[in-house]
Amino acid sequence: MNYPHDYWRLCVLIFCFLFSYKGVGQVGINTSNPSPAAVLDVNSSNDGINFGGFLPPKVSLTQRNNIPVGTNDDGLMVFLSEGTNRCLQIYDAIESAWSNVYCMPVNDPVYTLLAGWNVSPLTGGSGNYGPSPFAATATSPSVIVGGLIRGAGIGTGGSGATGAWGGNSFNVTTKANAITNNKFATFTITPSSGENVSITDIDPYNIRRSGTGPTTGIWQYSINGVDFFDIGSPITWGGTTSAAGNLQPAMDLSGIPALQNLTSATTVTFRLVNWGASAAGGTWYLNNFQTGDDLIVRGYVN
Ligand SMILES: [Ca+2]
Repeated sequence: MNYPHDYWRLCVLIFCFLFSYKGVGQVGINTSNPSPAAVLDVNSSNDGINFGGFLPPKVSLTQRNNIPVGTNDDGLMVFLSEGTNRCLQIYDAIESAWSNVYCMPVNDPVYTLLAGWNVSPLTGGSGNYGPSPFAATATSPSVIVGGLIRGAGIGTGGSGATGAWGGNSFNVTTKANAITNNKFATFTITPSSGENVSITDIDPYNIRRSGTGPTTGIWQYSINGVDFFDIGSPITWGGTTSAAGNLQPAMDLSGIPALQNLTSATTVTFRLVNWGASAAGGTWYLNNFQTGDDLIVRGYVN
């Protein structure tokens, strides 16, 4: 046994396998035939099947600043990766400064409309409370939006108002009864494939109701289509029964973790439940109150 001798031979063997020399001072990696023009020739593959790239030294800002660069290090390169800094950098020994060769953008989330419904064009009339499903009139390409659907317990008898989407038959007395009897409108939002979406806001909207229409409602959400959770507290819709309707405040959804950082694996169902009508014929509508969309869901797209 001559362990040190064998060990030395093994090291040489491994080294020769990984690196090839040609000429004086030339090194080839994954090639036994480095270019005569190259001191170091790095080939992407040695078998034509498995490939790799060149990964420059990756450093944080502090680490880069600790590199003891001097006048001989003109051209030294690193990849700076820290926070929003993602830059290939080269050392400029004349200016004694690191200079960007190329910086890659960091994708900041973009705040945008995810889904919007404009009820202005809806004509109303006999038995017409707007289509169900009522497809969104504006949609972000980052999401797939399922249209507004009247629950099976919402009626469309009588005559619907112009510039509004809704129905009647909300004459149940409690939230629980309203849910049991399908007195709700729903719509869904699903991130498109490959997208990361957070649902953060519902803009101010407007509710119109008749004098015998539902007095109260609540927003809910579900991420499995079965289990629904309240968003805030029950809302008293207001006493205005004319076309002016009752303006409702914006809703902040950013504090609901279940609605943030969603992928295409999750479909969010929003549900607007209504109760407290004093007559079956009492109506309730999402009402036109502004140019363009009257119900708007917003959020962040990565
Ligand atoms: Ca409108």
